[in-house]
Amino acid sequence: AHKLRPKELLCQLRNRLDFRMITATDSPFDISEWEPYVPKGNISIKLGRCAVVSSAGSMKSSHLGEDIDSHDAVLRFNGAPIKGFQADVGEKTTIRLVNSQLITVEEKKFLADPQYNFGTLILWDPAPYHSSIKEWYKKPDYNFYGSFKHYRKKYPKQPFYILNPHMQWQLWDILQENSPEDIQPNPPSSGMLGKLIMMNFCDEVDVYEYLPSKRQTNICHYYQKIFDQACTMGAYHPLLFEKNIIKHLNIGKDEDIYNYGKATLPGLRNVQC
Ligand code: NCC
Repeated sequence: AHKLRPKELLCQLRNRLDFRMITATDSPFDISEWEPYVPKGNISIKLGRCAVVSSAGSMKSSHLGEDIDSHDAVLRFNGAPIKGFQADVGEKTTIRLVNSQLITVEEKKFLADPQYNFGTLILWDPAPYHSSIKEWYKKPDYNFYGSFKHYRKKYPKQPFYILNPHMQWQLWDILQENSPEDIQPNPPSSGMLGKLIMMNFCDEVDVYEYLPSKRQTNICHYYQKIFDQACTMGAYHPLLFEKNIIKHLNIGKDEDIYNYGKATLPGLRNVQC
C-alpha cells in the first residue's frame, strides 16, 4: 500500500514541509497590534534524542516515565498533565504543542494552570486547505487571538510560537499520496504534527503509545475516564493513516511497539536525499 520506501518518504517530508513558525514579518502579523506578542524570529534548536508522549489511555500504568525523561527533550500535547502521572509519562517538558481549541475554549484554565508554564509552547490551528496566512487569519478554526495575547501578556518571557498553517496541509498531502484510499479532508492530529516538528529538531525521536502497545485500551486519555475508540483510531483527524505512516518509518523493533508502545523515527536533518 505504501508507494514510497521509508527513505524516499523521509526526503519528501524534509523537502516539502515548511516548519517555520509565524514571525513578526509575516503579514498580517506584521502590524503594531501584534508587535508585542509575535516572536521576532523562528525557533532554532538542535536536539539529540527526543521523546514524544501521546496522550493515549494506554500510557496509564506503563511505567515509561524514567525512559521518557532520559531523553534530551520531551514534547507533550494540549492539556496532558504530569502531576500525579510522573511514573508513567515522566516530568520533563521541553515543548508543549497545543491546538487553538484548547487555548480558546479552555482559556481560563490555560491562563491559570502552571503546567503550561514549562518549556516552549507551540500553537496550531486547523486552517482551510492550502490557504495563505492572510486567508487563514480571517477565518481561523478557533479565534485564538485574544487568548494568545492574554497568555503572552501574563508570561512574556516564555517562548510561545504559532506554527505556520501551510505545514499541516503539506503533511496531509503526503499522507494522502501514501495512503491506499481517500482520507478525510481534515488536518493531521497534534500527535502527527508534533512528531514531525521533533523529527525536524532532533537526531532521533522515540514516540510513545502512538502505535498502541499491548496496553491498548478504549480509554481516550491517560488522565481522564472517557471511553472512545475514535481517540486512538481517529474520526476528525486521519489518525489511522498517520499511524500507518509512522509504522512504515519506524526504525525500532516491533517488540518495542508491543511492549512499550515505542516507535523510533530518524531525525530529518541527517537523512541523505
Ligand atoms: O486528545 P488529544 O488530541 O489532546 O491527544 C493528543 C494526541 O495524542 C494522540 N492520541 C491521543 C489519544 C489516544 N487514545 N490515542 C492517540 O494516539 C493523538 O495523536 C493526539 O493528536 C489534537 O490532536 O489536538 C486532539 O485534541 C483534542 C482536544 O482538542 C484537546 O485535548 C484539548 O482539550 C481533541 N478532542 C476533542 O476535540 C474532543 C482530539 O480529537 C484531538
